[in-house]
Amino acid sequence: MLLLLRQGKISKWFSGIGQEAISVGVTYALNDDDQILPMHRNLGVFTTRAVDLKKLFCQLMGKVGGFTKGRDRTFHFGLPEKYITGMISHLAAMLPVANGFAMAYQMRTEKRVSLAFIGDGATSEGDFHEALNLASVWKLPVIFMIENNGYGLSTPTSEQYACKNLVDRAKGYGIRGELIDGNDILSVIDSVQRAADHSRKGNGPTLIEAKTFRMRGHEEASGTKYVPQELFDEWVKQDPVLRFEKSLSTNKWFNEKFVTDIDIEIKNLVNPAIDFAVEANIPKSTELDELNDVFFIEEIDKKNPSKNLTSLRFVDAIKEGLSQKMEADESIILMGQDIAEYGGVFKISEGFVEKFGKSRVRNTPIIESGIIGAAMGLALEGYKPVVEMQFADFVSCGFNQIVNNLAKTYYRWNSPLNVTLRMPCGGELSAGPFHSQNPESWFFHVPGLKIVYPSTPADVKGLLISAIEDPNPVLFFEHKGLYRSLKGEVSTDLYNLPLGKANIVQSGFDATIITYGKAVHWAMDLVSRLGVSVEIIDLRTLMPWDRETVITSIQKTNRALVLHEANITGGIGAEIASIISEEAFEFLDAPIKRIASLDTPIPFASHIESNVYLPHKRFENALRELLKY
Ligand SMILES: Cc1ncc(C[n+]2csc(CCOP(=O)(O)OP(=O)(O)O)c2C)c(N)n1
Repeated sequence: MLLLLRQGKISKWFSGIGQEAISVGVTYALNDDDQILPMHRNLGVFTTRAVDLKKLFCQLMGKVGGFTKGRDRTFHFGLPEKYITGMISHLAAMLPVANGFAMAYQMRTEKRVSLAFIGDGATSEGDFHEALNLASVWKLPVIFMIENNGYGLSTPTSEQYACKNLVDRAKGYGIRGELIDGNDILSVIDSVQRAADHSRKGNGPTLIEAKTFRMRGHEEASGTKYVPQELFDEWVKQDPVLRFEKSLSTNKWFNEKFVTDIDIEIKNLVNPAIDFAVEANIPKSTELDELNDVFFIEEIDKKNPSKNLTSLRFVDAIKEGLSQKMEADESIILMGQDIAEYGGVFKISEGFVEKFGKSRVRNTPIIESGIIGAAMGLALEGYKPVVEMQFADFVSCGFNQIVNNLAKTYYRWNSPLNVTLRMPCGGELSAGPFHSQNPESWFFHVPGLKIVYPSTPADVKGLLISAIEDPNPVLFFEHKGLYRSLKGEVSTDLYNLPLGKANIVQSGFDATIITYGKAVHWAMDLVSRLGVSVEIIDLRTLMPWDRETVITSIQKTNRALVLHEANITGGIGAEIASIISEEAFEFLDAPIKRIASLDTPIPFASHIESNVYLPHKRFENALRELLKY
């Protein structure tokens, strides 16, 4: 690899020289169908699991024939057939995912384990702590392997943490811990086998700290000036390959010829694979090819709502949809804070534990990132996890898992992730800046996420069922202000409604209001109060949003007002207004109006929230102006 780097045939390399015993020992110790989540120095995982070297070199060189169509680099890919799930750059992000795999094995009572690697530096990340805690509370069959190689990039461990050994943290989480010599492959194998046995017997996770040393720079370009020479001198004597060779030859299990033969065998394996990759083509693509791989496209059976109707509150329609879908599909697992016996803070899952059992309706510790990551692991095992954010505001603590893990996996290595995040959102409940937000635009910008935001009981039931059926990650926004204030006729059976299809709530001729969520009701109230002929479009899905319905309506009414509850700058309305101006400019008789909340945090005092922050007054004035223009 170092040679290829110098020849400019690969662009970046994180060497594992000095640490080989850990990657190889771990993989050797586990069964072939145990899941491994390697990091950037774990080439040995791929070689020990006999990953096709031609493909591997194509991947490393960004060529056709690699594992990501040239869309991601180095070990950033999953290989389900080898039970390897590769990393994203964000350190520690795969530890919660390892928990998700372990949950699947535990629920199916399989005697399998998952193992995630992590560097000493990355153990300071929140995901490390959330993952260890969850694994402990749920006694998951998972192993966390810390490779303590002395440095996190240029920063020595003395500046990374202040406990004696990182493995001491196992005590704090109430799990098994082992400190091992990471340069002794036999210690690694023994330790991992002990940990795996412990997990397979149902005793939960283990944290292993393997002491080792990074003999090269962080990555090859960054050098090693900051590492004292004495450390290299000391650790070179501990080289894991030489140590193993020495122990074998001392025992007379090994001789010079055997070493030479192995060297030749490896060269014969590696060199043709390199030649193959060097000759392979550079990936080419089109805009369409790229865009078509952002979401997994699957025909979902249409289930029309029946004529058997009942009047339900918004909250009860959610509950009914969720319950009916869980009855129909055992792969749905509900996870969230206080959602089990307590029924969730909004009581949506009240009675679900009795009906579906504790294994499918799970109270989680107070973690967002850790549980969204676990949902990803579950989804990779064929489950359909539905995660409730207690309030949509707290999704910020799970941001990385959503925008980097959930959103990008399908595009990178073609594994769809069926994860639904339920997000109770919205204001005018005098709940202040941290329990009132509408954070849909935080995610609107991120390719790979679907966003649904219904406004009626009938829609919320049918769209939630579709969100769960959709094989992609879906953020499902539920306005809390509608939960108990809005009632409507809802079909009693299990039905779904297409994602991406807007609803013309009422037709009109003089202007179009494009909106969604609770603001749909503001629009209906105002239009009815003013007695004007205005078309109201409820987008229902924000990603992908229904451009066609919007543009067709503007062509008819020639005036557009975009309305939402979230604050204005960078909101969904900005995108919609831009598309209208790009695609329907000639049909417009007036400038587009964009009405939304003020660009401030959401104030607690109801007077300020309703009369200043929210756009009620601005909306009325704007609609009057638009119609007069
Ligand atoms: C969340 C996050 N922050 C920062 C980085 C940049 N970064 C990449 S590797 C690295 C050092 C990692 O050190 P360690 O976890 O000890 O692993 P090692 O490289 O030593 O194997 C840093 C800071 C990153 N990839 N992800």
